Amino acid sequence: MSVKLMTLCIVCKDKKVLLGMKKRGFGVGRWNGFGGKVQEDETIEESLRREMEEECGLKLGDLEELGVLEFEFAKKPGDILEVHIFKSIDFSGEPTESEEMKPEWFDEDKVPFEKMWSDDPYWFPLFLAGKKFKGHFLFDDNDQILEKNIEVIK
Ligand code: 6OG
Repeated sequence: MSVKLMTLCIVCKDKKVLLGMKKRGFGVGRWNGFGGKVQEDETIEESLRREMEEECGLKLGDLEELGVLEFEFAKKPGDILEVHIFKSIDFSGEPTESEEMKPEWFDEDKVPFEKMWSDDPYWFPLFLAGKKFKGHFLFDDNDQILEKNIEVIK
């Protein structure tokens, strides 16, 4: 079994959320928040701040961690992606396209779930409601959900 720590940040402003179209690598062709793998020499928050600047040029201020989700793929059982999900309302700079991500603001009620990871419809509403949550998703070889378990925590 191995656990890979990752971050994911949704920036929120005026009832809109900032998503990025992933231009390369894991999750290419999908809208998602910003983030990536936590390196050995950094904390989870440091990693997120670095990824945010690299991927869309924003500097993050205060952060709120709302969720932790574990993702597992049937073809690699026991390999867990542990993704820490943050909300940011305190940031500076203008979202700028990078080699990895093309940023765009979406109305909170027009999140493009059909072009996102299939877990997102299950936790995004909790996130938008400011709830804290944790969960586990198992995906098949086509990135469809085989098993899911998500709960709101206090
Ligand atoms: P890089 O590989 O580009 O980071 N991520 C996921 N996000 C969602 N919504 N669903 C998933 O289900 C995900 N798996 C990973 C974490 C990948 C980015 O994608 C997120 C990172 O922010 C499987 O370094």
